[in-house]
Amino acid sequence: MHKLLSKIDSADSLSSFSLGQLNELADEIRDVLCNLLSDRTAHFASNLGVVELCLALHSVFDFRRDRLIWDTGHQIYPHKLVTGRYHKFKTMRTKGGLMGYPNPHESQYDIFMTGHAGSSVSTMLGLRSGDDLTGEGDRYAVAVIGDGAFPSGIVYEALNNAGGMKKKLLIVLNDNRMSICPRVGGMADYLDRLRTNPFYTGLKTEIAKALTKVPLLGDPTERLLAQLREGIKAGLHGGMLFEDLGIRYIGPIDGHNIAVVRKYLQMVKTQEGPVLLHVVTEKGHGFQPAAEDPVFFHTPPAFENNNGKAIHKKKGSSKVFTDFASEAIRAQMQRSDQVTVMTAAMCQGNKLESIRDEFPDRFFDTGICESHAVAFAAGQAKAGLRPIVDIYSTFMQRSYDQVFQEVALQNLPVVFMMDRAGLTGPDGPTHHGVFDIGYMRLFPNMVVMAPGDAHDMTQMVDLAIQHSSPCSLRYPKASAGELPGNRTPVKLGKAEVLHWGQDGTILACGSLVTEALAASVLLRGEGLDVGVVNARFAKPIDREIIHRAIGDTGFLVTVEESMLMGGFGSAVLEVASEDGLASENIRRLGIPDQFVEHGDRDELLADLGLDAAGIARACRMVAPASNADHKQQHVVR
Ligand SMILES: Cc1ncc(C[n+]2csc(CCOP(=O)(O)OP(=O)(O)O)c2C)c(N)n1
Repeated sequence: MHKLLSKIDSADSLSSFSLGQLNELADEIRDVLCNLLSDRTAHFASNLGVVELCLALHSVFDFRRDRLIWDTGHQIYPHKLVTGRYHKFKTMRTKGGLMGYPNPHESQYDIFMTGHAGSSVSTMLGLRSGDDLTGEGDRYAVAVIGDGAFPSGIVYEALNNAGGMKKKLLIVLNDNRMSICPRVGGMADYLDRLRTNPFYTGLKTEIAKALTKVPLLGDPTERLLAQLREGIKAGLHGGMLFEDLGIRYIGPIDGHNIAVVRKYLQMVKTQEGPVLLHVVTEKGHGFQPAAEDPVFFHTPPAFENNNGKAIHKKKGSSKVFTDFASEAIRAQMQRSDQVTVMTAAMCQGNKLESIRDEFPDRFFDTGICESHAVAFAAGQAKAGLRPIVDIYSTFMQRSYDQVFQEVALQNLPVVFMMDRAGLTGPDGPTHHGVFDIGYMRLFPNMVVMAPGDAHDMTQMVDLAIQHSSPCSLRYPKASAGELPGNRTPVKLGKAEVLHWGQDGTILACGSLVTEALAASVLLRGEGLDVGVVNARFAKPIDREIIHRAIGDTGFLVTVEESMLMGGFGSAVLEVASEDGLASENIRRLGIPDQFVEHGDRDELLADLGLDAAGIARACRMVAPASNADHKQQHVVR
């Protein structure tokens, strides 16, 4: 039991804590974070890094009424701990338990459910302006954003707007020099230069000289801020980019010193107009292994904290789809100098680190800038290259307009590798990649593929690189084996029959082919011979196999780890409708029109009837009248 944390029901009590108590609380929070990681994967280093900042914020503002958004939201654990969720903390990222991201259903302290980076400044500016218009303008508005999220294009749209609107708004830039991997790009260099500002490095004499030139008149807080600004201007290149945009820049300050952060927060509270407070923190602070290797400890597998040392638990070694995707990309890059690869700050998640090292000239990390990455790839394709854009399905949504205009409309040969397509498990609704079949197949020229296993992956990447139009591949966060039997080569628009059944057909898309095979085995044990077809393509779709399945077997069940609306099954129904096929014996399995919560992927699949048992159940239900006895038998189960 943690003495202080266990008694905090609401964050407003922090305003009465002494500095000593706040520091004690920081220790307790770090202890809770380490305990959580002893039995599950969770975001870790980012949370360790914001403990003091979080406590300072909650002790200066009252966020029952004031507004606070943690950008992205992966660093929200300390905030959850001091906003009444300590006693539920052990349920973090489990089904029915706390979400690993902000969740307004859990607490009034979480305003938006988020998980995608970069939108906090925009939404906070909207809240600010909304509060002003509704007569609630006394509420403070605070967005905390990491230096990894900061280069997102949307942030500049928001800064531009904020500078113009001159609304009272506090943007806390949490600068730990890291995205998941080390941050990249010109803004990273700019922030590095700001850190050499004497306020931070302690070279106070030049500043002191500059300060003496500022007249000692007016309100003391205003005067101090004016001095800070003048000091910066005189000094030494700091923050002028923001100042010129109309946003007051203050910092950098030490984000692990609660007293210092509190002092600055109190000060900026009195300011009108937008302010950017540059706070320097260390990712992984307070747990040495995480501070030393923040990339690994961003979301590490479970480990024991043995007196400050991380003792890792043994983990399974089966290969996942991402491994095969990365191997296929490497093979293409080895084969041709024209092949390039882009990631939007997910080098580690995409398992591209060794490719980055092997092909530094053809590997591009754009930072968390998915729309830019896609338009950038389009430029390269126009210049004659074969770019592969490796972005999680959920984050590809950020670049939807570029997929449309810069790629599909120009019919450029860009390859989209949509990793984590399907249910991503404990991350939950912000991260499930369940919309891509629908949004990709809408575009003329776009090929949409879903490998059933490692064999498909290699051949599909090859096909995509040879193809002269845009292609997309979707694959899940799951282990990938080899489907059984003699495999057929991947051919554009052709499905693969794994087993032809007399009684019915399961047409499974990508990640769920193995579940479909297991369902078929279950049904065979009950006397139903249901075939399994590996669909491979959602577009162009294999019309012939749909005709055969409906014409020659009793029923057709489509299976996809994706939204039903507009998805793979919908594409099958479109074929049935266009070609005048009977559709009464077609059933679609997938995700209904709802957001899916977080939880273990297998649990979620079972709940949605997308595991072997659920697929078999659906087949029994749709089996034709000749199997009526059989159907009856199983309905009552
Ligand atoms: C649009 C989008 N792309 C990618 C990600 C994946 N992602 C989650 S956290 C993160 C790094 C964020 O870095 P930063 O904002 O500096 O926070 P830190 O973890 O360093 O505290 C990334 C790339 C995301 N959440 N949203």
